[in-house]
Parts: sequence; C-alpha cells; structure tokens
Amino acid sequence: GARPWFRPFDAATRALVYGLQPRAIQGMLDFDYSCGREAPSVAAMIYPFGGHHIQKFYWGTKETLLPVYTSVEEAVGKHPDVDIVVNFASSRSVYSSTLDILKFPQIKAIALIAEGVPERHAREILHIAKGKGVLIIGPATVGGIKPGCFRIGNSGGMMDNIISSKLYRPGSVGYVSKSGGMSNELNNILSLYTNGTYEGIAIGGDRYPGTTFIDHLLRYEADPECKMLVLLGEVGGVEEYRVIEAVKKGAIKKPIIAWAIGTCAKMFATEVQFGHAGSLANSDMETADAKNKAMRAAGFIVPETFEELPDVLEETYRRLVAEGAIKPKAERDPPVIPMDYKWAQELGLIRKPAAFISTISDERGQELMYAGMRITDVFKENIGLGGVVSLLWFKRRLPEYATKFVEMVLMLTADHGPAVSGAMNTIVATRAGKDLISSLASGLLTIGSRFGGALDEAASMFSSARDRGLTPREFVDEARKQNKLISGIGHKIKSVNNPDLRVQLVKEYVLKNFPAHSLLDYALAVEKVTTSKKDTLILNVDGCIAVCFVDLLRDSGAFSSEEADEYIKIGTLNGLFVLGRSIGFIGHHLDQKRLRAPLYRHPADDIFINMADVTQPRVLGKMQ
Ligand code: Q5B
Repeated sequence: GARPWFRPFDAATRALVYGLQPRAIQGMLDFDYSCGREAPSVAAMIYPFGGHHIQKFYWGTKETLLPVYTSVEEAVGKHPDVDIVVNFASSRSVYSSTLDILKFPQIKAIALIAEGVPERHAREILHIAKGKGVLIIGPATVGGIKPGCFRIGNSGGMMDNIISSKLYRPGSVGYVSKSGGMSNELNNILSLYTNGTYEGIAIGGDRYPGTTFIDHLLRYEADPECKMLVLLGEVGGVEEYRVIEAVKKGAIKKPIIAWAIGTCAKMFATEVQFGHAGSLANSDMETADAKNKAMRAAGFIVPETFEELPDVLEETYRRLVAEGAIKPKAERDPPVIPMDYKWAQELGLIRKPAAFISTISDERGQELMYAGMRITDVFKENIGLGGVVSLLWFKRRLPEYATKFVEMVLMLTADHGPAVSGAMNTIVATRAGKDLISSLASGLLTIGSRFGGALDEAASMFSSARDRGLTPREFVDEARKQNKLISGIGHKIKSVNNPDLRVQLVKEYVLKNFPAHSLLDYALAVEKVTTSKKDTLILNVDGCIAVCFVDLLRDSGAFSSEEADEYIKIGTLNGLFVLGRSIGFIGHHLDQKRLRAPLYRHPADDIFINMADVTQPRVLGKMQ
C-alpha cells in the first residue's frame, strides 16, 4: 500500500539499482537480511549495455538471482512493487537517466550517488522532481539508511559497522547530515548514547542538493516513530537557517540537537573550501560559528564543542525515556551473515588449500616472470627462444650450446612438406572451412607413435637398452622378438642413399658441441644394424633428436640423473616436435587460405570400397 508522505522507506520497500554495482547491491542485501526483511530490497538492476542477463547474489547463506534490464521502462513494468531507484549513473549520464526515471509515476524517490554533477543539471532534475512530488536524495552522497528497513547503496559502511552500530533495527533518532562519512560517525555515536538511528540521510555536499535538511527534518517531525532529531550542518550555505525558521514557527517541536561542522575555519587566514563543493562560507552568516550561535538561540540543543555532542545526545535521550516518550525495546541479535571469503582471507581469519600449484611463471607482480627471471632480463640477456623454453619447461637456464640446440630442433622440425600426416590434416581441415586454431589442432592430433611423436618412446627404448648393457644387435633382436618397432628408426622416404639432412645437421652439431654424446653414438651403432637389413631403417629425425636430448639431460650437468629420467618419463621430448611443427602447420593453414583452396573431397577411385552383404539376416549359431 501507499506509504505516508513522511516515510518513503519501510521494511517492504523495493528498489531498482541503476548501474552495475554488485558490491553495493550485496551490501544492501546483507543489510536487509540482518534486518530480518522477508525479501531483498533490490528487485533488479538497470544497465543499458550488454543485454538482459541475471546476476547472482547472496541472501544470507543462500544465493539468489537478480535480473538486469536494459531500460527503466522494462524494469519498472516488470516490478510494479518498486518505488525507489538508487541511481549510480556517473556524472555524465546521471542527468539523462534521472530524467528517464522521472517519467514513471511509480517511482517516488531517487537517490543520486554521482559526484561532480553539473549544478545546472542538478537544479533541473530538482525542479522536475518537485513538480512530480518525487523525493531526490543527492547528488554526491552515499544516500542514507533506515535501520530495520532500507539501506541506500553503501550507506552505513561495511557490515561489521552496520552490526556494531545496531542499524539492523530501528532506534528513535532521525538525523540529517551532508556527508556520508559523518553519517557513519553519527550512527556509531547514536548507538552508544541513545537507542540508535531511526533514519539518517546524507543530503550530499553539493551546492544544490535535491532535498535539504529541512525536507527530511519535517518528515521526521511528522513521523510518530521518530522521537528526537539531529542536524549535522556545516560551514557554507544557509540551509540551517531554514530549519531555524521552522523551529521558530513551531513547525518542528521535537527536541533537535544540532552542530555545524567547520568551526575551525576561523583559524585560517583566508576562506577555506572544505571537502564539499558547498562548504565555503560566502558571508559571516554562513560560518559554522554563526550557525551554531543562531541554532542555540532558536532553542536547538547545541553543544559547546563537537566532542560534547554525545553528552547532549545522551542527556536528551535519557530525558525522553524518563518522560515516557521513548520506550526502549528489548535488544535482539541480528542473524549472523557469513563473512565474505575475500574479506575473511584479508583479515587472516581463514586459510584454504590452493586447488592449483604453479611453479613456472607469475604475472601478478610488476613484471612478468619466467621461472623467476624478469621478462626484461629475458631480453636484456638475449636468452633467445631456446632460453625461454629452458625456463618454462625445465625451470632453469641451460648452457648456450643447449639453448641453441633447442632452437635448432625447433627450426628443423618446423616443417617437412605438405604430404606428411599432420600437414595433410591441417590442409584438409582448412579447406573444410575451419579456422586457424582448429586446423592447427587437427594437424597436431596426428602426432603420435608413427608420425613425429616417437621421441619419448625412442629416448626410453634406446636408453633402457644401453643401460641394460645390450649391444646394438642384441637390442635390435630383442625388439624383433617382441614384435616391436624401434621408435626413432625408419622413414617412409629417407634412407641411407637418400639421407635426411636434418639428421645430418643435428648429428654434426651434437658431435661438435655437446660435452658427451654416448647415446647418440649407441643409436648410430643401432642404425648400422637396422640399415644393414633395409636401407630405410635409418635413425630418423625423431630418434636422432631424442637420443641427443637424452645426452643433454644426462651429461650437461644441468640435471640430476633423477631429473633426467623423469623428463623422459613424463613425455617432454615430443613437445619439441609439437612446438616446432606447429610453425609449419600454421604456415600450411595460411597457405591454403591465401590460395582460397576449396573444400577437399578425396577421389572415390582412390579408395577401395568393399562392403559386406547384409541384405540377409544373420542368424548366429546356425549353419546356413
Ligand atoms: N621396420 C616411420 O615405415 C615408419 C621399423 C622396422 C624395426 C622399426 C616406421 C616406424 C618407428 C616410429 C618412428 C617417426 C612408419 C618417423 C617422422 C617425422 C617426419 C615424417 C616424414 C617429418 C616408416 C618396412 C619394414 C618392415 C618393418 C621394418 C619398419 N620400421 N623394424 N624398427 N622402427 N618407425 N616414427 O616406411 O620385414 O619388411 O615386414 O613406425 O620412429 O614421423 O617426413 O614423413 O618430419 O614429418 O611404412 O620425418 O619405420 O615401413 O612399416 O612398411 O616397414 O621395416 O617391420 O619389415 P614404412 P614399414 P618387414 S619420423
């Protein structure tokens, strides 16, 4: 039902939030929950960009969903119970969005949070709102809070502050101030020296606030639940004098405690602009001292100093209790709201085992680090691609002959023509219209024990044979007996008479630069045995790289023997071929794209199709 004019918010108030403000909304919902509200005070969000969606929030310990609409019209239409909008639009868009909101008579109050709203815009909004009887709070404010009922945005501060100032249940004191920060201070003082805040509004620090002190104090005066009033004014402006007029005229009769902040301004030689746009005295009358004097003269309860404010609050409260105007209620504890995980972690209250461990890179600090080396040093020291691979794969710097070897391997495995399995697959995928990543993946997925992915198995077979003391011939015989192909041996095209120059280059480099190359020597001896049977059974590129890498792992001094064995076991070496050949596959993809190559269909005459006759039902177990 309609609320009385003096009570724009109650425990059933439902609001829209304009802007994406998940933290503020969570704060509002936590407040609602602590108040024991039945439903969250926020019904939905309005955000013109990014389309309709829903966002998840906590409601106590459970989760709840709130819709995000792209227009005020839709949000208002979908939520007829809403009569308040908390508008977080920036100073640039607050004017147009507020004019839009003001079109809907359903909305009775709007809080404007933005700072720096042009005064011309603020005055125009105010003018239109007045004409329509809409309450405007702000701009340049956190808003306000009505304990037990409704919290505008971030008013009242963090949840621990809300709880310690007992804002989860109404007290008897209505206050109005300019600043949100001072409101928090007042909430705290009121909870300590009275039965707490009934409602508190921060009107904002601009020169043209939508509503001013008098608007809210007249509401509190009319509200039978509000028993005492507090006005926290400040230097600058004349709004306090309107309240003085109202007290003098008898429009405000409830006890009113007041203080104007900024009495220290007189200590400065020139006029001081305090934090708020409006907090500058333009005449003697606008000084804090003059205001305090005038308020005292009009019968306000004005302490001698701000520090004495708690004393006069307590005195007044006690008097009202003694007179029976305020009947203190039994306290109840608010429901416990679980602390947010991040906050609890910041406070050091909880610990949680990490789900992931990572030890190779870190981008959280000022600079990206590869295995503890700054990215700037990676370039300063010119460690090359081989150096980067050694950092990210092996978490260490390897000697230059080793990083150069890595680079050599990447360069000579980069491609081997369009006819090999992986390049073919890449090309076929590209020609089927696939993108770069899909085509590359299609090619990479062919890398296996026969094509390009024989390195790990070769490393393990050769090193195991040599470690077990098998002669090359014994090794070849053993493999044949076990009906096993030796990984790293054999090539479709290359042979003794048509040598693979890549293998030649690797061999030459290793023989010249590696401190030791015993497994390469062993593999070359094995090759002698296999090629004596068939000249294509050469030590192929996979095999050659693999055995050389084992020599590097075992004899460079950069790895312990356990580490060397582990790297072979966990499948490191195929990574070299995968990384290198990705360069070629990407090249084939781009090549086919450039050529506008059409969809490929394999010619049927190149496939021998032989289908079984299934026209007759097959009866198992019976002779035909
Ligand atoms: N025989 C590579 O086969 C290939 C034997 C063997 C003992 C062996 C085959 C093989 C092991 C896996 C391997 C990497 C499939 C190859 C690469 C990258 C590439 C590719 C490119 C690039 C070739 C003929 C006779 C048979 C076999 C015997 C064969 N291999 N005996 N150990 N390893 N190797 N893969 O030519 O008595 O006649 O029945 O699986 O290392 O992938 O350029 O193309 O850069 O892209 O089809 O270089 O060797 O020979 O299978 O007809 O065998 O030799 O038992 O004996 P082929 P097959 P028999 S590098």
